[in-house]
Amino acid sequence: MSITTKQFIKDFKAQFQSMYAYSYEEGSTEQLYNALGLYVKNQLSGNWKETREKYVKNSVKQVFYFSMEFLPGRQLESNAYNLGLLDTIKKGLKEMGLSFDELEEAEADPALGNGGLGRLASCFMDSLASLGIPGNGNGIRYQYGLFRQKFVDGYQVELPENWLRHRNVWETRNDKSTCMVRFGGNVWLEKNHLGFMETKYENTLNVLAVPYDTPMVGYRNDVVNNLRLWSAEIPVDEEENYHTLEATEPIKEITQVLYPDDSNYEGRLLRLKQEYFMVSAGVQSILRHYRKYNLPRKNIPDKVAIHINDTHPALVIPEMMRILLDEEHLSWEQAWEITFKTCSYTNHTILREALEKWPIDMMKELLPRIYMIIEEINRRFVETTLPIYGERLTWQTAILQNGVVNMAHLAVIGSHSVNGVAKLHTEILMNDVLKDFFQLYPERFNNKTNGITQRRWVHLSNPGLTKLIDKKVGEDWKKKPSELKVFKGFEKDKQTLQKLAEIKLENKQRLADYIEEVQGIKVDPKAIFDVQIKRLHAYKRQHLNMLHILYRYLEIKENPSVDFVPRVFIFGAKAAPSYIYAKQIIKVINSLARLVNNDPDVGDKLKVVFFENYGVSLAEKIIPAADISEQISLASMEASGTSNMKLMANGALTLATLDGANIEIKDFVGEENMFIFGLSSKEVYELKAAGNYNAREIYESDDKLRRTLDALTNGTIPGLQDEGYAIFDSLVNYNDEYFVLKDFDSYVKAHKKVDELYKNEKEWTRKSLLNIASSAPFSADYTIKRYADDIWKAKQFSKQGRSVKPLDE
Ligand code: 9GP
Repeated sequence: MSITTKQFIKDFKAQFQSMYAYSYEEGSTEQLYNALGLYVKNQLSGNWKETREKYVKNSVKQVFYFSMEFLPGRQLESNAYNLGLLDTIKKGLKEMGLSFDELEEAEADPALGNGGLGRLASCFMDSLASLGIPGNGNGIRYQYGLFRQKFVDGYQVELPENWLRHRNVWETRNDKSTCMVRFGGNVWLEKNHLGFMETKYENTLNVLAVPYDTPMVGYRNDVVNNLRLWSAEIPVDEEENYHTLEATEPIKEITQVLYPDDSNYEGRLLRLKQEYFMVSAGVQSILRHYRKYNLPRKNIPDKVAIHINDTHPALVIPEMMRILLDEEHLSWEQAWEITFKTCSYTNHTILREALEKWPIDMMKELLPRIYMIIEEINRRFVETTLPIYGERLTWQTAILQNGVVNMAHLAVIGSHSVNGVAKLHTEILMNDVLKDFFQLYPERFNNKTNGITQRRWVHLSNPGLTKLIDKKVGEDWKKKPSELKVFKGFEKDKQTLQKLAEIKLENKQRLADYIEEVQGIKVDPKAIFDVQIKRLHAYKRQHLNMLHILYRYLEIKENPSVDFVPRVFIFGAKAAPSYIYAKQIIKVINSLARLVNNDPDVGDKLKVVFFENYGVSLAEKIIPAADISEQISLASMEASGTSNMKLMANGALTLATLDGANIEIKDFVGEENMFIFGLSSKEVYELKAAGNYNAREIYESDDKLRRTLDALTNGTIPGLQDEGYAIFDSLVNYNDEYFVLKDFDSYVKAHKKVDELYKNEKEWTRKSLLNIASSAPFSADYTIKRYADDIWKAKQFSKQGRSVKPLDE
């Protein structure tokens, strides 16, 4: 899209005036942002409409990605960039005396997810549009996103995140496409006068699902796909039944908050309501859309692919069956074939507590018709499996077990494809977590290693690096990431290495300024910026990182001239509100930070920064400035990770266990260009199987480790209540579930190697360059192409010169 600066200024002024009826000079930052957002939306609305019309006119197969989480990040810059308008807009605003960066800060960062899962969904939306694949997102328009995290005296405090407080310029409420979703009541089947069985309902709670559509803009290809987020409302013709505000609560609460507190029954019930609400509205609207194609119902799988992102949307399966049986009057066999061929499922975790199980009683009461269908799916599954595979396997894989509905089992049984998100993770699914299913349906299992969009995570967040790559390898890598490998040819080019080092230092200076502004901590941009950014969870082992910092601190105190290269440890992490242990780790890190940062003996040798409220926008600031990427989960526990890919693409060197996608990082960049430590996944399994791990023994035999652990409880860290004891106890007295003590020594040694290498700037930068140049295989464009080819059988509708042949094929 091309537009002159003059034209932009004229149109933008007119846009502002039409919205606020005064001149832009009088506008607040927020008003100016709104006007700019709507200006950009106007520019893309033609393509949005045409993309939709073309899909229908050509009866193309469409993908519907169902996810309870999306983390799109701010959209102004990325939309303007993908449209090709960003430079003109920035220039135009400058001429008007306005700053793009300042206006952009007024945009809310929608926190409609927790972390990797939601961000992956948004990277996929970007890649689907950029590859011209007809793909839609389907999720919930939570009124309150994930809580806003504050630290009070080092403790995490959760505040409501009212991201919709201000106008959301990107969304379009689409009243024409509402659906009705029914909960509870009584359900029975009755023969009608034509002899068909009809499903009858009484006393149901009827909820109106209202879609809000958001454009998903492809990179310079005129494609604009759709993200549809549903909001719950009272049906208009039932409004008079609700006499008090209180009475409306059960409806309004459905889309009020992301992840209601599921530590109690009410919270879990609400969560199940949310899942069914999103699923039912989504499937209804897809089948309504399909009718426009005027094709027989048996062709649905040729035109529709529904993807189940983690178990949360697994109710897609019985919901689709419900509609095909009850509303379209197909036979069970016909309905099942269509459903099975349409649905596919990705598993994103091996944590058993995250593989959902709903009490049968809860499901029966909330979703009586859906439960009847699940019962029948289960009955038929048992009937066919039992005679072939026998009792043990059948009961282990059944959907209904011990009073619960096992959602992962439902998802696997009802999907034609089941995938993990990194090679190791998929192997673990096949050999451990879903091994019984692998025996039943080996052909369904496949791997799709995650990816990230370089557009947001490199082009936009690291313009300095992008410019350098453009200069060295040309601009083709922006459409064909594989071209990035050409950058490897510069590993010995002095001038390129010097420029790369300068860019990193500038990025670090910018982050250092920001740290000083928001945290009041002065850090030296020449120190190593060592970054761990991800949700807080014991398996991700932020406490291992913390123990190493504490160890360094004690070493410095004992010997102030110890040979440590100055280091800034940077954290960003939110703990689930009911996850006490994770919150205790946050408190200890914060207290340790206060101690370290204010100790004159330490000086610049060690600084610790824990950012509040980590999210997409903050990640965009931190990642380009990172030297070290901490990926230190216990091997076998992290399904994939995606911050590892973003950090690598920005030239950070990975310090990692061989877990998740770290293994593929090693395969692409080479072991010598990263720092690997700790147990392998195989060793973890063996150690667990042997059952003879003795954490106390390690504690007692390793002096340095003992001194470090003792410092958690002996008053070294001021300001702690019992948090230090809690961590000490879990590691020493409760035998260290995630083998932190076992990996500690090799972790410390890996850090020593980091120090050594950093002293050789040229060699460090050469490795950094190799990491950047080897990061192309992690482009989400490749990942999405594989999903489209292998699972969804969806074609690129508009190619626009893109090559998406992955490097490793
Ligand atoms: O924990 C995984 C993370 O490893 C992965 O990168 C991400 C995207 O696939 O999904 C996370 N899983 C969840 O958030 C919940 O299953």
